[in-house]
Amino acid sequence: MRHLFSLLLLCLASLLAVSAQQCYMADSRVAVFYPAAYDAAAHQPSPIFERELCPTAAVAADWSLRPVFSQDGAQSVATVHVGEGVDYYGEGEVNGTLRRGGTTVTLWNTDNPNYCEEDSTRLYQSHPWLMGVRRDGTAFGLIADCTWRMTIHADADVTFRSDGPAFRVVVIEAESPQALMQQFTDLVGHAPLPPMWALGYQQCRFSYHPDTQVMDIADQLRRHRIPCDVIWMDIHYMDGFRIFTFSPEEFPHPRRVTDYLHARHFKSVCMIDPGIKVDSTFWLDREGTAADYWVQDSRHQPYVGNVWPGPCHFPDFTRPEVRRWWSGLYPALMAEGIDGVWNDMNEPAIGSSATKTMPLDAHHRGGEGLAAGPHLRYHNVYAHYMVKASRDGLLLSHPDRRPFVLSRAGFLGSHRYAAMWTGDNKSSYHHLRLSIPMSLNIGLSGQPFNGADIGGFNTSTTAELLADWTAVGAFYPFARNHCDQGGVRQEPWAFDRATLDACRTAINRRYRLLPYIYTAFEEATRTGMPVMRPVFMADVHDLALRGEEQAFLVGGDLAVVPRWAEKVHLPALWQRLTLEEQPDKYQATLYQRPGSVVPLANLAQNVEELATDSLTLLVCLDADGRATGRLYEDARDGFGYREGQYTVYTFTAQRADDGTIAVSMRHTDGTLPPRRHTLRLGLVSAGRVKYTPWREGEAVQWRF
Ligand code: NBV
Repeated sequence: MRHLFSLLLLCLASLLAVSAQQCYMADSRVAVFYPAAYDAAAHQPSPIFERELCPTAAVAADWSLRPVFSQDGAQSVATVHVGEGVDYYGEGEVNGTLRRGGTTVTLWNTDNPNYCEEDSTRLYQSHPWLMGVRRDGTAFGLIADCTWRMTIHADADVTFRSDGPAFRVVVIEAESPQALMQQFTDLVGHAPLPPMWALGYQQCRFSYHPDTQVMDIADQLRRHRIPCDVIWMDIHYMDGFRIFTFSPEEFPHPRRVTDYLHARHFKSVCMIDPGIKVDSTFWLDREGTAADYWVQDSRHQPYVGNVWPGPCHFPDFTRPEVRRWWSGLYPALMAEGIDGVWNDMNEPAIGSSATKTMPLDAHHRGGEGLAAGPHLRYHNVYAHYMVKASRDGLLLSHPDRRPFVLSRAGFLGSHRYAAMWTGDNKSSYHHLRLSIPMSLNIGLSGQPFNGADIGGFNTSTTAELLADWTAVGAFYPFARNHCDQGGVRQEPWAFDRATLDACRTAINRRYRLLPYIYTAFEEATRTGMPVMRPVFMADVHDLALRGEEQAFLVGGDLAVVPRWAEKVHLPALWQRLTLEEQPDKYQATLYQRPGSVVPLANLAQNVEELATDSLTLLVCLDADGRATGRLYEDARDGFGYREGQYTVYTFTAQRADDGTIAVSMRHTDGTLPPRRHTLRLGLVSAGRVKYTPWREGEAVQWRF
């Protein structure tokens, strides 16, 4: 009872948070440090954490990483002395190398076409999170719980420097980077399981219009046998860029388009920006104005800034009633057969402003515990609260479907609501290369569902670059070809036969691997391990792997090495893998982890057609002649899986002394009954794969 009482007191102290005490969280590997001048109202409730932190005991005397808090003029500073010999990762969407040591980034969501503004040190999303991996393989994480504009400098001393009031710092200690990801995502929340169709290849352009062009793109994809699940509609589908409308000239019957797509097993995603055209004849603007839902300027008048439709009002998403209103707008849109939503320009990006965004003193009113405050505090989380409301809107529209929202801007924690892409990159080899460390660090920052525009967004791609980019992009967690309106066409068939064939081969690879990729996503939702992972995760003790940023892993068992990669470091003994395809010069080289079994599906043109009752199991034995693997299956959409309606199969293979290999496939978890499978085995060894049909229970004799 006394214990309970003191617990309550501590929770209360953290909520009021006037105390300067330093506290442990319950599991003793997470410490929360409060500066003396901590004002909870300036930071809480925090958008970062799934639940408010509730410290339960004082920090142990031997806890090593302790922030030192100070004030530097108007800036609040937290410095953590780490020392030498640490490799840094994380920081979310960052430009440059995988390892972050020696760098400074600014956390201020910025519309940054070609990533060239501000020396590229700030992009569309902000993640006040840094992970450190020590030489001995132990790891730690630092979260600065602060949404105000800030910089992070990662070095022997890590410095968080904010333009806002003093903030608390969370320190996590872990025995490995894997354990760190688990502890970190237990705090910031786990990414939700996407509908499986969202893991398919996706085709986009700014913009496909009119409606006949959308349908034509769908036809071409099928005609060219390019597997694809989603066609995107960028801003031109709207009536004069008014969100939640369709152009009466170009999209007069939206349902006809979405029916057409659905009949061919495509889903549709359309764009919704935050800016609402100032227009007294526009029902949406009238509604928001009447209810006084807009972000205000410093004089508490509705703030107006220019975006696509011209002068716009902006919903104040910090307010719960505005979020509810925004969610309520989606059912009518979704009723037109729209399957997913794309939130863009939500840094927020404002064309008419010299700073490219709202003034720092624009006023957000908050609510439900969130204090009213200036844009300086709420800028970085404008998109966060927007996509939270968008996701709720999709759930309102279809309570039985998993929402798919894609967002450009976001903050640490936004992965709970939306997937992300990495904004307006450029069609250049430099940007193709950059996309890999960028996606890896995003994955290490709690967001597994991300990817760059395949082919590059700005300027014109070339045949060669498109083939090379698709060869790599087919392995991004989010795989979408997208480009700007000014450049050349960028669909896989836009160039020559060789390019089309190379793109098709790369995308075919993704579809054959989809059961494995889906299993990796399911793992991400529980363990926090990203789908696209840095190679060092395969062997944290091999220091040569720590900086590898050309090759990457997909799940735990596959490595992808782009054809242009040089001097790549891979973990020892991984085996080269081929996938029964016409070789061409563009495809990435794949490697499989010794000791693993990777399930492969037969080729399909979309997820609806993807059948897994017929599987090939790629078996790659380790030095002891063993291998194991896992396959997760469920209804591919909906929430039945949360009630156990899924099936997990565990594969094992073991070589006996006489050279025979015993393979098993067992149903080990989930309440869905196991299905009968037609199976084939592929033994991966010495750069070759040897196939044999297999019936469960049979021992196999393989000779090379
Ligand atoms: O809506 C148009 C584009 C979109 O295609 C792109 O993906 C976004 O990042 N959008 C930015 C607006 C401005 C582009 C110049």
